Order: sequence, then structure tokens, then C-alpha cells
Amino acid sequence: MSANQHRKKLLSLFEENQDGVIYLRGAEIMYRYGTDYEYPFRQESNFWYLTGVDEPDYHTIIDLKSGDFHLFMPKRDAQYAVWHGRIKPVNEVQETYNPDHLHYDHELLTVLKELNPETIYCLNEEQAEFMEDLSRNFQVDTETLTDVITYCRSIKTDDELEKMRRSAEINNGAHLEIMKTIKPGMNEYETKAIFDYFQKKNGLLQPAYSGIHAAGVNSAILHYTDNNEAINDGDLYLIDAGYEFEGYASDVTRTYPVNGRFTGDQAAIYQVVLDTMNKTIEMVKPGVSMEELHMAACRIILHGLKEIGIVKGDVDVMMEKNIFALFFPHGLGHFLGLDTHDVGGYPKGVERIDRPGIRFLRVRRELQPGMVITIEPGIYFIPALLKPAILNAEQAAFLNIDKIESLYKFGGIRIEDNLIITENGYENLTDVPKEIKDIEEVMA
Ligand SMILES: [Mn+2]
Repeated sequence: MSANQHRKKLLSLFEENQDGVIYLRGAEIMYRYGTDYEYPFRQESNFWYLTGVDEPDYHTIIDLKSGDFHLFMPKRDAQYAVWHGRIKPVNEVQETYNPDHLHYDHELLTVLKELNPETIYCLNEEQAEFMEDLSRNFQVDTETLTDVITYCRSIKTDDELEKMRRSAEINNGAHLEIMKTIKPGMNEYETKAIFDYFQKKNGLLQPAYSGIHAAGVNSAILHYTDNNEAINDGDLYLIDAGYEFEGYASDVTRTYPVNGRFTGDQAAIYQVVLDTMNKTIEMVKPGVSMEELHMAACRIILHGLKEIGIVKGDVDVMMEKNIFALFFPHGLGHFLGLDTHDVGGYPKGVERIDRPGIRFLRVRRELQPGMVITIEPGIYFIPALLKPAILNAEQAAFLNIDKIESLYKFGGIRIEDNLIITENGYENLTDVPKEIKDIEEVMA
């Protein structure tokens, strides 16, 4: 049902009776480097969004003039049934996806010739080349469609929000499960296995991204994915992982002590991240821009780090000198949807901000109802960032060097929730303990 709504939304953004068609090619099965090893199938997000089809080797044409939805299914031979199982009959495909016209894929050129559009709108060069190989007689446009679909996908429909709530619900459970079962002496791959098992047991089969299961110093590696080291007593454990429900991602991070009790330093630094989190979430509402939230978070982090004796000096001056980026080097959050780093963060013409930290912010837009975002502040002790800063007199003046050097093996702390922007503010989808006392209680 929802794919039908998505097509309507897309069509409404094109001129009425426009002489053109939209063409999209769905995902194919992918293999590991020319071997028979098959990767789990994941439909291309735009194709899934517009067709609802979650199986390989389909194509679609949406006729802008009539609004008709043409679906092209693969013509499988008997050998396919031997190796891959039952071949879906035509009537079943028709009933499942309800296209206005159902064809086999080898009929693509015939149908295109019949429709004879002035322009074919394609997502990218690769799909445009496929069209051009089919026939040189069509004019292909690769600019418009990406912008239009991206615009549609960045504001979720009610059906999409329902899926995101369902996704969040199961993911919340998986995170709570780890918090309850982690123990010193486990390996990172064991907590990962528990997390994966919980998701799969609940019907979520597809990870939304390569999860981070990081103990000790690994928690300061922003995209750590080895997930294969020992989890030791006294370590922090940072888990940034999520699975998708019918394509819709959850992306949650929690950090807590492996043994269930925060040390003095762990509690102090954690509380700064948590305060940053809670205060920026309070600011979330329509009309606020992600970069405002990001810069507010940087300021709160500096105030907090100053209070606990890690940095020193005037916060305004430290803001000017980008001292926050030494501890918080990534963006505060991003869009979430069919992709974990969902589309639409940078509309055409909007450039990244060339400034430490915020350079990596994935969204530069004002928030609107129906958007879904993450809020994920962090504080990390990354020697690769801190050592050069200590040698740079201009930055070193703001750093309590002895304290910072004593924290080189501390790791990092990130907390991440998923929020729907509503008319008046937000709905927080993430419900996993994050206050210190709540975490310690769950882990006791
Ligand atoms: Mn994230």
C-alpha cells in the first residue's frame, strides 16, 4: 500500500501530463568477487520505496503522462527452479505488488517504444547507460529524479513512521539484552552474537549497517568494525548497532561500563555527554536546523569538559578555536529511514561547512514534521587528534595536558537516540536506559 502512496507523492512533484517516464532498475544478487558466495539480498532503497518489491532482478517504469506503474519481472527458466526454488507465478506477482501493467523484463524496450517518452528520468549514470544501450533514441535525464525522490524520502508518511516505530521497538529490546548480559571476560564478537540473535529471533534479518561492538580503547575508533577483542573488567563498552524492519533502520548507541559500575572518570565524562544529549534533544522542533543543534552541542561539551578539568579557559574563545572538535570530531546526527544515513541531508546547492567537526555533519536543513533524525553526541580520547593539539601552542593553552594524557586509554562515549520530528517537537523512538543510575540498576 505504501509504495502506491510514494508513487503518488513522487508524481505530484512532476508537471502534470509531462511527456516522460521514470525508469528504475532494482537490485540484483551480489556475489563475492566472482565466486558463488551470495550476499544476503537487499533491495535498492529507492526502488523499494517506489515499488514495494523486495526481490531481485525487477525493473519499473512509471509513466508521468498517465501515472501508470509498469513492473517488469524476471523471466526465470527451469534451471532457476532447480537451484533457487519455486518460480513465482505471474498472478502472484500481480497480487503482491498490484502494478497497472505487469511485463517480463525482456519486454522493456517494446514497452518503452510504445510509450515513446520525450525524456527518461534515471537515478544515475549507470542506469542511464543501461537505457542508452537499450536504444539510442531516447533522451535521458539523470539530474531530476534523484532530487525528487530524495525530497519525498526525507519526509516520512504515517506508514513509514509506523515501520520505524516497529523497528525501534525491537532494536530497543536488543540493546537492553546486551546491557543485561555483558560481563568482563566476554569477547566483542559474543556481545555481537547476542545482539544479532535477539534481532533474528524477533524477525529482523538485515543489519542496517556494520555494527560497532567496541570495548576499552576500541570505543574511541569511530567506525570500529573488527569486533573481535576481549572485553575486560574496567572497560567501557560502546555499542552502535541496529537492524532494519521492512527496510527501515534503527541506529542506536549506548556506552556503559562492562562491569556495571561507572568509575569516577567514566561517570564524569559520561554525564557531560548525557547532558549534551538531553539538552540538544530538548531543542528539537520544526524550524531548528541541524547545524544549530550541532553547535549548541559543541558548546555544552566544552562547558562540561571545563567543569571536570579536562579543558580550561573561556568557552567562547574555545568555540572560536574549535577546541570541541578535538573531543567531538563527528556530526551530531543524520537522517534515518530506508538507509541508516538517509538521503536528503544536503539539498542541491547546499555545501558542507569547512570547519573541524561540523564538516562531517550529514544534514544541513531545517527540521520539519515527518523527518526522522538521530542525535548522537560523543566525547572521545583519540591520541591521533590530541597529541598534535598538545604540540600546538595555540590549542595546548586550553588543554589540561596531564589529565588528557592520563586518558589516552579511556576510549570514547557516544549516546544515540532516534527521533521523529512532530508538529510541536519530537517523538523519541529510543527507549534504552541512558541515565547513570538506570544503567547501573539494569546491570546490577
Ligand atoms: Mn548514527
